Amino acid sequence: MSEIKTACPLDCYDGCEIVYESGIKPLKNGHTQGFLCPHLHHYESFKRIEKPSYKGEEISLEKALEILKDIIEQTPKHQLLHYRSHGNFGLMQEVMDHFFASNDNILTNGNLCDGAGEAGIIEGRGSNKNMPLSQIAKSDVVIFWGRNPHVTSSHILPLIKGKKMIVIDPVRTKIAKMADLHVQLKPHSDLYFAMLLTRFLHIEGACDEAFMQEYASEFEDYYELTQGIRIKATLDMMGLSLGDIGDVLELVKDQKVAIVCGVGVQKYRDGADVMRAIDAFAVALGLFGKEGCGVAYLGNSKEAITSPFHTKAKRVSKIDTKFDEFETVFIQGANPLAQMPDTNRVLDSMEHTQNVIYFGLWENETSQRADLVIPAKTFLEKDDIRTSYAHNALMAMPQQKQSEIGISEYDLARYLCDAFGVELQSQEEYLQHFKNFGVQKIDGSFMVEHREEVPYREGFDTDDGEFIFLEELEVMHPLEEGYLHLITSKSPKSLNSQFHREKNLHINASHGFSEGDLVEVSSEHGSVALHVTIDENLRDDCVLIYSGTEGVNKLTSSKHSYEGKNAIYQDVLVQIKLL
Ligand SMILES: Nc1nc2c(c(=O)[nH]1)N[C@H]1C(S)=C(S)[C@@H](COP(=O)(O)OP(=O)(O)OC[C@H]3O[C@@H](n4cnc5c(=O)[nH]c(N)nc54)[C@H](O)[C@@H]3O)O[C@H]1N2
Ligand SMILES: Nc1nc2c(c(=O)[nH]1)N[C@H]1C(S)=C(S)[C@@H](COP(=O)(O)OP(=O)(O)OC[C@H]3O[C@@H](n4cnc5c(=O)[nH]c(N)nc54)[C@H](O)[C@@H]3O)O[C@H]1N2
Ligand code: SF4
Ligand SMILES: [Mo]
Repeated sequence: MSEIKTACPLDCYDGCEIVYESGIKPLKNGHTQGFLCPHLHHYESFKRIEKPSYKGEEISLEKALEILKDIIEQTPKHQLLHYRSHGNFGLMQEVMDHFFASNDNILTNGNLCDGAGEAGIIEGRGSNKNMPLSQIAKSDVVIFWGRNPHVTSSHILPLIKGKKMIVIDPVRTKIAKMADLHVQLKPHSDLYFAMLLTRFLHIEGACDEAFMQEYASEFEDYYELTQGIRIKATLDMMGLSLGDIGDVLELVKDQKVAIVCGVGVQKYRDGADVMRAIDAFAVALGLFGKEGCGVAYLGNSKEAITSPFHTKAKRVSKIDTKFDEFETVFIQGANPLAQMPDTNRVLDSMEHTQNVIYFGLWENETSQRADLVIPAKTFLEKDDIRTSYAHNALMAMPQQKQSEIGISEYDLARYLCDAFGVELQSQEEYLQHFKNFGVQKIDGSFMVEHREEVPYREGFDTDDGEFIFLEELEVMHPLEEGYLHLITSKSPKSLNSQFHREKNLHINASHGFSEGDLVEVSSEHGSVALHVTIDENLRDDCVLIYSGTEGVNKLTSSKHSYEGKNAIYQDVLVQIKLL
């Protein structure tokens, strides 16, 4: 691999490649196409934590490492929790899991992000193999379903120029304004919408019968389930009409369709069922195993890669983590005090943790609560390698510059492994382990070997190769009087809580508030005071508070999704009053 190229480290679909020549520059060719988003453009101008600190006092890195070692030594092994998220998406980040797992400490499981949708996909198809960007480029029609590409995955945009476009989103996003059709449905009604689309596709005799005979022979039972939906009442609740269904079907029949889903559809307890119903619609259209067709979601970024790190450990959920059950919590690449659901609960339980250690780049709610703060090195200052959840590239991330600040994950793991007698190979060996999963293409780029360009060509990965449909359906309930749906999606200014964070809540003018009003938003979990931005792109029954806005997660629930052990940020109703 080239030694000058590296890749953006952020948790983002696009996994851009860059060159570092007097600053961060996008790679002109390949999936990066010569442009980056604002986060990376300004990456080096954000003020980072430069010095370690203990109980608020600046200390040297040597001292910080000594304190860390003492704390780990003094903490009973099962009283120490390693809580890691994806502030940096590099594969070497897991080297810290290796230390803590080998040291018999506790790690986490569960998912704050895409786990519910993934669970639904796996239930239906037997695996989560993604439709890569290169295939989306070959489609005729693209449906953006709970995905906001201008904000979260802008490198898809050049690929879809000239295609027919449908957007299914409760918010009139930029892509919705450009689309041939925008279905501005009520939040959390996608399950019913997908089922009604499937039902009418069948009624119109437009299903791909040959495909279903081979790979979805239980379709009749599923069709019966869709008949349990009361059409008029359900469409009324969604704020839609039969015309919306007809319009979608008109655009997709007999076309190569790419359904591009995001996490927006599955931030609910039944998020798995929603993705499975969307998949079922794709099955009825016969979209799997064919060029330019399929469902793109967040694929498994580690598909066809095995970990060289020891990661077998006792684990607790990262959604409703009881921090107070631990004497020491080591937080890496995460800002749980902003990004976990139910912030009041998180605060309360972290207050009772004796030692909170924060290993990260920026000051935030979690660094402020931490007893010991250890600055990390940025991706430019250490070696790593990464993959993406939207395409199949394997990208080396060699170090680009020296810095006196911070310590890399590998060097910290090295220090701890030496101190506690844990085996660790050289960094080069681990990087080589990952590189070995790559295969070089004619243009010089590396792809993960054994990932299929067009997955499911030979049927699904279930026992008999057939798609497994949903068998049960919960009835949809109308919104209770006086309540609004919370939409909490991604902001163009921040990457979750990194970079420029949003401050306001968004609501349309029908509620009688004015621009700049200070209001209190509350749910059964807590409340937060925010200023109003009037936003005519929202429905009357929604309030939008972006991810990363301070206090937004005081409103959210720490319950798990029914399947997939995922957070359910939007399964909450809120009320608003003027302060
Ligand atoms: N700029 C920026 N980019 C990011 C991130 C960021 O914070 N900022 N975060 C990164 C991460 S961690 C992730 S997981 C990805 C996620 O990126 P996306 O998958 O795009 O996720 P969201 O922005 O959460 O939601 C996408 C869309 O879903 C819509 N939506 C909300 N509720 C519903 C619903 O009930 N039904 C339907 N149909 N739509 C709904 C929202 O209005 C929004 O337009 O983005 C990554 N990229
Ligand atoms: N309300 C609401 N809450 C949400 C979401 C939402 O849409 N709405 N989205 C959820 C989703 S999809 C996700 S993925 C999570 C994200 O949750 P987190 O991963 O906790 O989110 P970030 O705010 O990106 O924090 C990442 C942290 O990583 C640190 N970091 C960055 N680079 C490095 C590095 O190289 N090394 C180390 N050690 N640290 C580093 C930074 O200091 C930063 O504080 O948030 C979830 N929470
Ligand atoms: S679009 Fe995503 S991968 Fe590309 S530079 Fe921005 S955050 Fe990084
Ligand atoms: Mo995420």
